[in-house]
Amino acid sequence: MNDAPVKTHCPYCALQCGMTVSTRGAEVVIAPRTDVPANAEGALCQKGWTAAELLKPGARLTTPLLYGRPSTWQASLAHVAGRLAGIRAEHGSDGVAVFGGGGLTNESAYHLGKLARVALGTSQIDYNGRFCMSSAAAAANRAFGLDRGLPFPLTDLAGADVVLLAGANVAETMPPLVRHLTGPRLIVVDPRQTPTAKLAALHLQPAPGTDLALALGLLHLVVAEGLVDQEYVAARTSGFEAVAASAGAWWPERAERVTGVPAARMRSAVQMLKSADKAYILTGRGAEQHAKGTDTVTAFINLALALGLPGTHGSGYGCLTGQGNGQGGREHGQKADQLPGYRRIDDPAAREHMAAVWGVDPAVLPGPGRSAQELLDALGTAGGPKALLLFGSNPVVSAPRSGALAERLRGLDLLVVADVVLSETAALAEVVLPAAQWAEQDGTMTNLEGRVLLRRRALAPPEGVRTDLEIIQGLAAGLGHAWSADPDEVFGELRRASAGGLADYAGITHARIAAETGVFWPCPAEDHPGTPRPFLDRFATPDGRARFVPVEHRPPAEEIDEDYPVHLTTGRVLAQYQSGAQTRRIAALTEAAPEPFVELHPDLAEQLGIGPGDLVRVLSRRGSAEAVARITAGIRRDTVFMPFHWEGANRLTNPALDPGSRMPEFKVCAVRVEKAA
Ligand SMILES: Nc1nc2c(c(=O)[nH]1)N[C@H]1C(S)=C(S)[C@@H](COP(=O)(O)OP(=O)(O)OC[C@H]3O[C@@H](n4cnc5c(=O)[nH]c(N)nc54)[C@H](O)[C@@H]3O)O[C@H]1N2
Ligand SMILES: Nc1nc2c(c(=O)[nH]1)N[C@H]1C(S)=C(S)[C@@H](COP(=O)(O)OP(=O)(O)OC[C@H]3O[C@@H](n4cnc5c(=O)[nH]c(N)nc54)[C@H](O)[C@@H]3O)O[C@H]1N2
Ligand code: SF4
Ligand SMILES: [Mo]
Repeated sequence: MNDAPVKTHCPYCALQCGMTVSTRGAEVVIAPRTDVPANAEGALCQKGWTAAELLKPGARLTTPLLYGRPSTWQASLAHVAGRLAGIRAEHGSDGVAVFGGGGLTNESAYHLGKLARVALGTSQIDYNGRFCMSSAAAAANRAFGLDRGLPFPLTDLAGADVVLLAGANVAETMPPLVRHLTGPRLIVVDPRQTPTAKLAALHLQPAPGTDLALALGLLHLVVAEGLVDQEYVAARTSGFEAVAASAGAWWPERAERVTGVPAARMRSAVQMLKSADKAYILTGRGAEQHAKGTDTVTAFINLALALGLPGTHGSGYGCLTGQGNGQGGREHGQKADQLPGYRRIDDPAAREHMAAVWGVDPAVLPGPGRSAQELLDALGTAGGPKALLLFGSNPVVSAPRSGALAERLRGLDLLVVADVVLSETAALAEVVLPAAQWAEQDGTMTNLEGRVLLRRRALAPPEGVRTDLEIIQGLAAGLGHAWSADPDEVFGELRRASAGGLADYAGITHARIAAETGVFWPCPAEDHPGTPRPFLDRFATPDGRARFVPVEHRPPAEEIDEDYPVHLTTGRVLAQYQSGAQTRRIAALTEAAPEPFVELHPDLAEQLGIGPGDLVRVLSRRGSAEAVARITAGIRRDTVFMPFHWEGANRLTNPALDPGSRMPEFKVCAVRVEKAA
């Protein structure tokens, strides 16, 4: 029997392309939708097309594992309850930590936060979004008073004359998005000549970790050439003078010395921006994942403000959020310092509101906990958590200096992992809980535009598998709480929880999302139209003005030297997703991207005696990894690139953190490269 196609969205990235899922006998069939603006032309990337493969039994988990052996839900949950009771009695509430993910639905993320704050009473919760766009979030909060990745619909991009992409390789990371960029001329800032850079009218190729100097150099030119939008700056911003003064010292030749980008190319970029009537500046992980990521994004926002772009119709600044629910995941309480609705956990009014929704005394709600990397670093240490409940992340592959992390996870009193596959991290767990997948449950996701979307259940999960909400329900029951696992009911509570907060979902219902193909937050009432462009009239700051914030360039936390003379930067390839836990189990994708590799320039390769296809060893102060050499003239001579989809790249990376966002410096560290024996 064939079931009618169910309208839903892709399991992977923040573009959340629309797709339908139907069954033809035992086969699950995916087709693109054309009613979702992100991929309205019916495009999907290879990951989207092949997403059904992991729904089949085989590669996925279908039974709980206790000490690595198949077990029952009853025995596994009872085991966890008993272990948690003992650990909490000995070490207190903060003895147990929770780690979440930006792939979870809003409902699951919300209940995971509630599990931590209400059922466990622990302050120790954070999530992998800290590794993703937290620097851009911090910078946007500082400048605009609100972090909504793109504060405009994606479709607005098509009307621009120029789009500057700083550290985003959208041709590989969000391929259908490129269709929105065929009109504008592109300026791409990337140390590599990526498929995206190949589409650009102008490619600026800075050394990793020098975007801040580049943005200051561009701002210097904008000021020096009288291109500042004076009227906009006077009417809509504050703090311009101090920022203009700080850019004064960044004449283009100085910026060239730091970045390696020729001053003439910076002048061309400014000419392009000058001639544009409508323009956007967008940042991705390349600019953000640095120990100075917040200041780097701030420098690009300052540039956008000087040009008069943010909060106007047809121009703007935006951050390209990465994970499927990276945006919603940071709004509803998985972050160490946040309560649902994008509220601050140290704000007494926010605590009072959430305590009322949860029916508890505000005094019992914990305060801010450790950020992701600090939390992972503290595991098992004196004063650190002794148990970890982990949902939807694979940090053994994706966290910086991952070698040390695996040791800390092994040393825990209790590690519980809820996942759809036996990931590298799940393989270390005392208890593994098999989770249902995207197509097997209802739930909402908030895409990179702040558009709240509906994922629909198209098939039943296999026997033995439970949804994240059911798993959280089971864990909460073991702690004496009776919670719903019904996505509709949980969304209803989330709406009340978010009401009055920055990310207000109070007026969003499943029926509205279905009828309108998504609703933009904030949406405080059911008769409110939602907010596609939140900054058109005013910014979310107390005085309604966007803030220029002066920032200064500084070198990466680890500079190259004689022992480690080459920059390593890391990122993504089209056919693999994140830690690869899902996509490495899909045949067509492993065929397209079968193994870890390191990209190096022909000059560097020659100097090291390395040929294409050679096995090379890359060493940093933190560890070493082997990979196959790919020789390409598209990369800078002083830089090598490794994707992080396989275990290895992150044995090398530097866990140095941004002081504000606590984002690790994934995008630059110092390495040595040698031919493996
Ligand atoms: N295929 C695929 N798509 C994905 C994902 C995936 O894993 N695979 N993950 C999703 C997620 S969670 C995210 S966050 C997004 C990320 O999307 P992107 O930000 O596009 O991805 P990255 O490859 O991490 O980084 C982008 C580019 O930054 C460049 N770069 C490195 N260092 C620097 C630097 O110092 N300055 C500048 N300007 N550029 C630099 C890299 O060369 C790379 O080409 O992708 C999403 N989409
Ligand atoms: N070197 C380097 N490291 C990086 C980055 C980089 O650019 N360079 N980028 C960073 C970024 S931007 C990100 S976002 C992180 C991501 O890194 P991770 O947090 O490791 O992300 P994933 O690999 O997506 O892990 C998700 C896990 O959850 C499982 N899963 C999928 N769906 C569900 C579900 O619905 N429920 C449950 N319970 N589990 C599910 C998957 O099988 C997988 O094991 O990596 C970061 N690490
Ligand atoms: S671009 Fe992102 S959302 Fe679209 S099909 Fe690919 S992975 Fe899925
Ligand atoms: Mo990400």
